[in-house]
Amino acid sequence: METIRIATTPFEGQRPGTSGLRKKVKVFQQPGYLENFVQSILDTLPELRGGSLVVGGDGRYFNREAIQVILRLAAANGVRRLIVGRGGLFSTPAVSCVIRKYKTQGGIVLSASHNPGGPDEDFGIKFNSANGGPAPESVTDAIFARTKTIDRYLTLDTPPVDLDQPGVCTLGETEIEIIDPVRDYADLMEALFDFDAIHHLFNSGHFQMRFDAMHAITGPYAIEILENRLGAAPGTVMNGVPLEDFGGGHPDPNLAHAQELVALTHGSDGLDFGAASDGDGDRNMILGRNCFVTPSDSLAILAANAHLLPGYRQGIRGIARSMPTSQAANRVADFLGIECFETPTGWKFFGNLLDAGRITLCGEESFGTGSDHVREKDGLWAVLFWLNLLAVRQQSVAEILTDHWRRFGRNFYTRHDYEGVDLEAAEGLVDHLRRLLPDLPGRQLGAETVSYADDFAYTDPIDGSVSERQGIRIGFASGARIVYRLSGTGTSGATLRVYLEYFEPNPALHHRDTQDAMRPLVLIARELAQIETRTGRTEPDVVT
Ligand code: VG1
Ligand code: CO
Repeated sequence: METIRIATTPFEGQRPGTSGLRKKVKVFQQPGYLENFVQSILDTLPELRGGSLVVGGDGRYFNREAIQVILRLAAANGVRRLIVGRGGLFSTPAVSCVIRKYKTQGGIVLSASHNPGGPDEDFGIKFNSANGGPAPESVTDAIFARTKTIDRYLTLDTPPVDLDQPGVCTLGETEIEIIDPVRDYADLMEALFDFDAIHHLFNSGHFQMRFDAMHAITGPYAIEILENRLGAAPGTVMNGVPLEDFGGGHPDPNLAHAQELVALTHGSDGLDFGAASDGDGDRNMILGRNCFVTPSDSLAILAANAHLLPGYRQGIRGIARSMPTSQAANRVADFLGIECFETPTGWKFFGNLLDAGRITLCGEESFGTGSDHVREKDGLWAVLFWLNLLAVRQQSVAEILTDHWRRFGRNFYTRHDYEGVDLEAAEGLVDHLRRLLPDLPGRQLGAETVSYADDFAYTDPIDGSVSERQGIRIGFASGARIVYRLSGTGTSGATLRVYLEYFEPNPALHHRDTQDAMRPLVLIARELAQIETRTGRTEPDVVT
């Protein structure tokens, strides 16, 4: 079949952010926009010629059209084999699983994760490497560099591939295999956890749970795993049908966006367990009756209990947390005598540590938790981990949480997001903080004394690569911290994230309300960064 060469010119701003290239759908719909980016991936990674590639997305608006474009470009550029999820669907962790299982040269994930979907909302594309993880910065930088010089892309003139028909077909010289997007992933979960124990818990007659798929990609995965394989009652999975616009909501599993589920856990007859995942299935929220587990605490609890679960019985080698994530995991690592790494925000920074066997578990405060079973954060994996733990310990979520605080102390934690802030104002605010840094150590702010203040830089311990300007970190003598950074996943204006943490060793004070407990620190953070004068905002838009 004849390869068609189309002349093109570069688009500005195709730099991948924290997790791939994210833009409004309308931006992606411009003729040549997606083609340029995909061709830049193919030009940057010569191993894809003659190699194989996994392709799928979270089912949001424009997913199917984008997949057809990618299949034609991949075929025209000599990719030998394409593995595509039926219906064009794959969760992010499932792509990671499939890349690793079938040893492909990489994968392309179509998603804007927790951002809303629809014709006026967001779309995204991300390249994952042969280890199954998000491409490291060296690769995303090279792809971006290529987008700035690109002058042609290669494609084929072919009718659309039927994405709903499982089996093998060909496109030009390329073999396309449409596979069940759920099976390989569900099999992996079954190998890691004690499904009998969880099955028993579900059938004990006194355990009520719901999983909220938020009309996003985890619906089919959760129905297969929780209801079909583990025997949870039909209806355990709510909002289980993936929709192109996620039913008009934010597919973001947190207290602000998963209110329907949160409400079900309240009261004396609230659910024993509630969990939710995001647009592309890599995030998780864990709830118990009248109880919310912060993602930072969740990572620490999983680390402290991993040896109780079949897949982690040998113990864990090390832990990594993203810099803004609370230091609760460090306390567990110290107790276990293992390393705890602090990496910049974004899952791509965990890949080298996982590949080198230095860590087993890793997590982010942004509802991301994962392990060395894949190279992405993994929402349903975290949910199954918790279910397995509940089955083994025969305790409630609240009991496990309180017990953890009693053993290790509590790292109170909250994140305040100021969304849609004027870009210049946000950058001005960060510059202002940067200028303050040298004079901060030793200064008294409210009741706290600054012990260090820096703009976080990370040297990868495996390949020595350096990532600078990863967020402003202010540490206090008490162990409290304030972190400021600008989001790298938004598509309009800037989002300022302020992360706050304070350590409380005294169990008598562990049950205070988080926002009350954090108030003094919140006030310090607002004043120091001049948030109100610089952004015009008196209160954050989202508090998690
Ligand atoms: C946010 C989170 C970050 C996460 C990223 C991708 O990035 O803070 O921890 O890795 O989203 O998550 P930012 O730059 O907006 O703070 V998601 O579930 O893509 O994929
Ligand atoms: Co996500």
